[in-house]
Amino acid sequence: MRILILGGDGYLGWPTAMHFAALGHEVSVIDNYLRRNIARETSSEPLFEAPNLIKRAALFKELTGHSIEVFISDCADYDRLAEVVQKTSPEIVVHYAEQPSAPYSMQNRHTADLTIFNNIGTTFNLIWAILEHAPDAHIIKLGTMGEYGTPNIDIEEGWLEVNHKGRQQKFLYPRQAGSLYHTTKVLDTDLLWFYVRTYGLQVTDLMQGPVYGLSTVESDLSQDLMPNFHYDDIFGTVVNRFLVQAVAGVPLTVYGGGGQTRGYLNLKDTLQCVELAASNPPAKGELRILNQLTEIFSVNELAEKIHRVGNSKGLEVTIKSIDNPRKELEEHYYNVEHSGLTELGLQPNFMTDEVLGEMLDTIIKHKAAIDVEKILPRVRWK
Ligand code: USQ
Repeated sequence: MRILILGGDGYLGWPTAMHFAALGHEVSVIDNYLRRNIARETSSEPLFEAPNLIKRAALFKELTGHSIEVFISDCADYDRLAEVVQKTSPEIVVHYAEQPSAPYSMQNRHTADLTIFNNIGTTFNLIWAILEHAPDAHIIKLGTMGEYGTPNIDIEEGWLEVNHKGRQQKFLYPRQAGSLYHTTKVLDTDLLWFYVRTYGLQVTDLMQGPVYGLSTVESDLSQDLMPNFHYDDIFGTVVNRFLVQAVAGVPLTVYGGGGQTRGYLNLKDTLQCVELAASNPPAKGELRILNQLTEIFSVNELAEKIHRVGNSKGLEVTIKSIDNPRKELEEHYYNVEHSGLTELGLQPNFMTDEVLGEMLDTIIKHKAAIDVEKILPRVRWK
C-alpha cells in the first residue's frame, strides 16, 4: 500500500514509518520539525538527540534495504500538503501532525494559539487535500482517550445510543477534555465526522491513551533509529517520566492524590493498532472510532510498579505527591469499552516488570544526560 504519514518525525510517527516500510509498504513521511523546535524553545530536549529525518531514513535504508521518502514541509500550509498528497497518491494517510502536549497548550496565549491553529488547521488541510487529490484514501487519525475526560459513566467506543422522550439515536459519545490540546482533538473528531457524513470520507479515529516505551523491532536496530524520548514535564508522558526519575534518583512526581486513572499502551501496540486499522478499513462514509489502550492504571499504581522494579535493580526509588499543576479529578470512576482493536486481532504487550526493567536498563545507559531541571512541572492550569 502507499502510506503517507503526517508528523513522521514524532515519537509515534517515526516508529510507524519504519514499521510499515519493513512490512514492504511504500512509505512517505512529512514533518516540519515543529515538535523539535518547540522542545528547544521550552528547554524540553529529549534524553538523546535523534538524527534528522533525512539521516534516519538513510540509515534505515542502509540497515534494512527499505526506503522511506521524506518531505520536510508544513501540513498547516495547504499548498505544501496538497502537493505532497498529489505526489504520493496515498491509499492510507496516518495523521499524527499535531502539537501533542497538554501542558504546552496550557502555558500561555501564544502556545494556546499555536496548538489550536496548528492542530485544527492541519486536520482541515488534510481533509481537503484528500477530497481534492486522493478521495479514496483511508484517513487514520490519532485521537486521544482524553477527549472523553473522566465521566461518571462507562466510556463507550466513540458513540453513545441516546434514548430521549421515547425516541433514540446514536451520537458521538459526549466529550469533555481536560486541556486545550485534548480539546483540539475533540474538534478534529467533529470536523472529520462532518466531512464523513457530508462528503463520504473513510476515517478511523484512534482514541489513544498515554503511550510508553522505547523499543520496537526496527528502532532496536540502532540507537539512531530510536524514537525521541521525552521525560520533561511538557512532552514526557507519565510512565516514561517516572522511569527517568527512578534512574535520576528524583522522587516520582505523583500529581496530587494520584488516583487519576488512564488507559495505557506500549509503543509496540500503537504500531500494531495502526497496522490493524490500515489492513481492516472502515466503509466509505464511515467514521470508525476505536479506543486504543491495553491496560488501566492509576498514577499511584504506576508509581508503585516503578518503585518495585527500580528497587529490584538496586535503584533507590522514592515517591512523592506534589501539588497537581493540572485541573483534573484525582479520584474518579473509569470504565472503558475497548474491544474493537482486540476483535481486529490486537495482541497486547503488557507493562510487565520485564518490560519496565528493560526500559530502565536503556535509560541507565543515558543517565549522565538526564537534566533534573526538566522534571518538575513548569506549567500550571490555574
Ligand atoms: N501525571 C503525574 N505525574 C507526572 C506526569 C503526569 O501524576 O509527572 C499524571 C497527569 O496529571 C495525568 C496522567 O498522569 O493525570 C497522565 O498524564 P500524561 O502527561 O502521561 O498524559 P497526558 O498529558 O494526558 O497526554 C498524553 C500525551 C497526549 C495523549 C494523551 C492520552 O502527551 O498526546 O493524547 O497522553 S490521554 O491521557 O488518554 O488523553
